[in-house]
Amino acid sequence: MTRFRLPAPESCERPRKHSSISRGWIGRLTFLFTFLTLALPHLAMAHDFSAGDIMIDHPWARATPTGAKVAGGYVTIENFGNKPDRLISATMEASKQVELHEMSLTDGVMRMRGLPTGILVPAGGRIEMKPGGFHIMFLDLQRQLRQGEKVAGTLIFERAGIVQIEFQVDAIGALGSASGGHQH
Ligand SMILES: [Cu+2]
Repeated sequence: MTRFRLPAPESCERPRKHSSISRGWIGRLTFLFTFLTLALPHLAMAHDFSAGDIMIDHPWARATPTGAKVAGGYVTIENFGNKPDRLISATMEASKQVELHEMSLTDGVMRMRGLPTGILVPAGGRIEMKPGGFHIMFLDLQRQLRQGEKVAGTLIFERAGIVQIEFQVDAIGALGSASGGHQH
């Protein structure tokens, strides 16, 4: 039986007002709001992170059973700038080794490959990681990831540099079927 459960990214999204900041007081309020979000990333209301032109939405990871050594992490990255950037690596507090991976369906077979040169985020573009596609692979987990907790980590970009984030740990089966093929 395949149970399908949405990862509920909506729960931590808020309307984005990133573009024009010069329309009178609305613009000023928007600017203030953006500033507060940058200055106070731990406000409970917001679970997104930004650095320069890069906005990172809802980083999350799958909970793991006891003793598991690997887990997947997912984020959505938006580049509001006019130059491409590249996610080159990531870290996570509970994992000694982290790699960027991609899963894709080739000839009916799910394959996973490492992305040693990282993931390009085009100017004005958006990369959405999800089970069955781009993901952050936590290898050599030092402890169990429990649903509901937040785990500190970083994303490292060629241009935007090191961005501190938190992965919100979601259910083991979040987004269902893709986890089954996740083997190394
Ligand atoms: Cu992987």
